[in-house]
Amino acid sequence: MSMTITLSREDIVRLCERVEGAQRRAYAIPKLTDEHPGMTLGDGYAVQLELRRRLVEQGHRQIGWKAGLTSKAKMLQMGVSVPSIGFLTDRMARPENSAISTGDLVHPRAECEVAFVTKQALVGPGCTKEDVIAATDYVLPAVEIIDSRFSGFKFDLESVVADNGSSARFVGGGRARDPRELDLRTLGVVMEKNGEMVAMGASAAVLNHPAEAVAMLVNILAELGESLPAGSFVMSGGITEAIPVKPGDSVIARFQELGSVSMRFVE
Ligand code: 0L1
Ligand code: MG
Repeated sequence: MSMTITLSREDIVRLCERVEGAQRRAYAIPKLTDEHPGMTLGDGYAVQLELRRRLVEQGHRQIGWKAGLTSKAKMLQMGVSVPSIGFLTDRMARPENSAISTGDLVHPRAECEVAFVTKQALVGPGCTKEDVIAATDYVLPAVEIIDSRFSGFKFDLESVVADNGSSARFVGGGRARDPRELDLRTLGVVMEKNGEMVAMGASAAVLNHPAEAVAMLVNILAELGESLPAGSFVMSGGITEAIPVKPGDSVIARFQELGSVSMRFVE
């Protein structure tokens, strides 16, 4: 993966302001590559890291990272072969069982993920899934509410990365479990919306093993000159497809061994 930056500092700041405006005021924008067809993955991450810098300056606190596009189904759907990562902040977290407002989102969709909380720092390159499991304090079930800011979901990897991997909200819940006591590869999950089953899957959908996705995330961080500190909250990527949600919907994700996570959506 090359992280070469080709855009000027001015272009990176301008694109970041565009993404930040779309996120804050919940409106859709054209994909960034329409204007910058030569934009690289490195440029996408430069925009994302500039966004993080600005949000931290405004008082948001980074609590971890997310891996995205980690399932074959999602990669096929997007026409990409490389997963992405994005940062997570305290402002994106919502309590379990809470009402999540959609008025400040563009076109939210919910997906089931295994989340990891680390007790030791992880540093790439060369991070493996065994390193991840050894450094994990516990795993818990989570639902990510992604919200691509691009019109009609027309985007590419470079634009999605600049838009912080479509990160918007997330809910952790269920039971915290020691990953050494579980077979993390074969966990089944079912997602229900308004009492009907709308998606199901097994955790192996995520790069064969969710800890593999976290290792990949650590190795991408290394390419960006960063590492994963102890105490990080990391979402390993959607096991199920992402399901659109709107006001009035209630969602419950039931995970084998890990319990369930529920939430409802309001205007
Ligand atoms: O969490 C993810 O898998 C990121 C998805 C990015 C693309 C999308 O918005 O569907
Ligand atoms: Mg996700």
